[in-house]
Amino acid sequence: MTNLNVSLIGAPTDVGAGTRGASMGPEALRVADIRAAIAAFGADVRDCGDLAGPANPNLPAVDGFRHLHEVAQWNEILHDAVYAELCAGRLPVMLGGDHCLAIGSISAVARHCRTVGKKLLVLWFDAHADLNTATMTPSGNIHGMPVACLCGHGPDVLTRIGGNIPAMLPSEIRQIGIRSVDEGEKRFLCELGVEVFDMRYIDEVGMRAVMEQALAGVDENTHLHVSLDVDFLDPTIAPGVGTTVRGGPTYREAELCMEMIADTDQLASLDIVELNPALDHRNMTAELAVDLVESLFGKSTLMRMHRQTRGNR
Ligand code: HAR
Ligand code: MN
Ligand code: MN
Ligand code: MN
Repeated sequence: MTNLNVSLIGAPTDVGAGTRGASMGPEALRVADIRAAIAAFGADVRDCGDLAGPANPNLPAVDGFRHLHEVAQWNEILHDAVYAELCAGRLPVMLGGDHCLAIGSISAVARHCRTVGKKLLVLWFDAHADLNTATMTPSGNIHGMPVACLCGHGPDVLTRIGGNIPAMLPSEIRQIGIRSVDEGEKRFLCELGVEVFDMRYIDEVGMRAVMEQALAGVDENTHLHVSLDVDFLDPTIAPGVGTTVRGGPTYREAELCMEMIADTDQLASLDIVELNPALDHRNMTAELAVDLVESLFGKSTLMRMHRQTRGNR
């Protein structure tokens, strides 16, 4: 059963991004009523409010990193908040903020899994692989590096946050929706053996088959973490992101992903990142993200049971 004690943790920063504005993401998700959307499924939802961290100094990259110190501080603070909610037996939902924040949230989740003996599986929904390092990055923006850092490739201040280097293994992550990968990242994905379900593969076999493969091996001892970068979605339905890439999943394809995750009952933590209200239209991208969260928490489950009872699948 999915844990219905849910904690919302706002992380209002864009220090890891190239475009400003993701710092307004948590408030846009609250305006789209994320709390009521989750509470509708009988959950006890606690809004922990927003974490406080350093401001965005808006400086150029130094030695391959923009804002390394600020990114490290935000992730330390977020790690501690996420870890505390997990220790309290709750399901943390991190409201980002840019995707550099996955370093803090997933290192806390991985630490929790080591402590309680759970198997970790991270489902990374994104247009990007986020596997850059200081030498490979075209931008220095750390939101393009969290997967590398979590796998132990990055500066000490980012790799050691969860107390174990690496925080997780490449075999513990599966990436879905990928369609913008830098040259160095392509080689590194192969070298690390990360499982990638890119858009071409989704086109060829369909989202249902992709999700069956992505969820293969999930059992009652699995801690499923979803890291949802909203640029995963096609920009026609999700314009409110700083780094749009054409050719993403449709509304229904994205919903199906979340519905199939809900069917496993193993969702145990969630990141919603890269939402940029400064670029959005009438909060439509925030509302879409909340629709997806509803599906993650089981919006379609009653209908599925109804279909099964009637015997038509
Ligand atoms: N790969 C590019 C870079 O490293 C763009 C990364 C954009 N990342 C995100 N998160 N928006 O996925 O700069
Ligand atoms: Mn700490
Ligand atoms: Mn990302
Ligand atoms: Mn992305």
